[in-house]
Amino acid sequence: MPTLHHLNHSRSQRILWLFAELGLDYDIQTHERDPKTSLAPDSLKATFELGRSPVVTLDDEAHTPLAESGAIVEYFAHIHPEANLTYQAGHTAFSDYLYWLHFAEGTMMPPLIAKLVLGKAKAKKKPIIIKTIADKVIDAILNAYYDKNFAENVAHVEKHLARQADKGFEYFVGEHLSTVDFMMLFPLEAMLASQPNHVPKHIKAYVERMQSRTAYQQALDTGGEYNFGPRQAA
Ligand SMILES: N[C@@H](CCC(=O)N[C@@H](CS)C(=O)NCC(=O)O)C(=O)O
Repeated sequence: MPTLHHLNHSRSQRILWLFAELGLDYDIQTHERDPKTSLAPDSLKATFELGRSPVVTLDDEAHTPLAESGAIVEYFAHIHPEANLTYQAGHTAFSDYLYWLHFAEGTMMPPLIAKLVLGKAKAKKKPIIIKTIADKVIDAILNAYYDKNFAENVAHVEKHLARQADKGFEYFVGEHLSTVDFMMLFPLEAMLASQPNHVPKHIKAYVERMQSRTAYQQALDTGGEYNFGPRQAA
């Protein structure tokens, strides 16, 4: 049986949702972020040397650690073809499928993480004179690159989801649930959780649709604390 190493408030929520959709039997080992640094605990490094989540150990003799959420969703989609979570060469959605699958971690996540990390650096307590200078530098970095980059990504996603809506399709690509939905929901729901009034309408509707799925709700029950979802702590 596979074991999911789950970290609170993290991308491993993607895998909990995937496993719930597949109705898979699996073990779960939960790791708690350090409340001060938000980093993963050392216990994760015992399983995977980079100490990041998600990681799945497979039921082979070597208990191979499989990391990268994209690789994990592809792996399970391939070994469960009956769930129909991919598009194959020859399907009209194939190129869209590959593009958005890689876009999630390759293009959407980097500026989101940079904004999150720089925002935390700004909020950190420091002597006033240092704060004034540090905040100016952080704002300059955000203005020069990450804010613009992130806004362009959001507009690009919104345009795509508007096209999907025009075709009457409720999923991120094509006409059925696919690995892309697991990958793209995470950054989009993180955005909705942190700035609910600034999310364009097709993205908002898509996130709410995915979050209302029974399997998604089951995954929330299983995973516990998850600040990027619809049930944030007060
Ligand atoms: N590209 C990787 C990113 C993995 C990653 O950075 N995970 C974060 C959680 S969302 C993590 O483990 N952070 C804790 C740390 O870096 O200490 C993936 O998609 O799985």
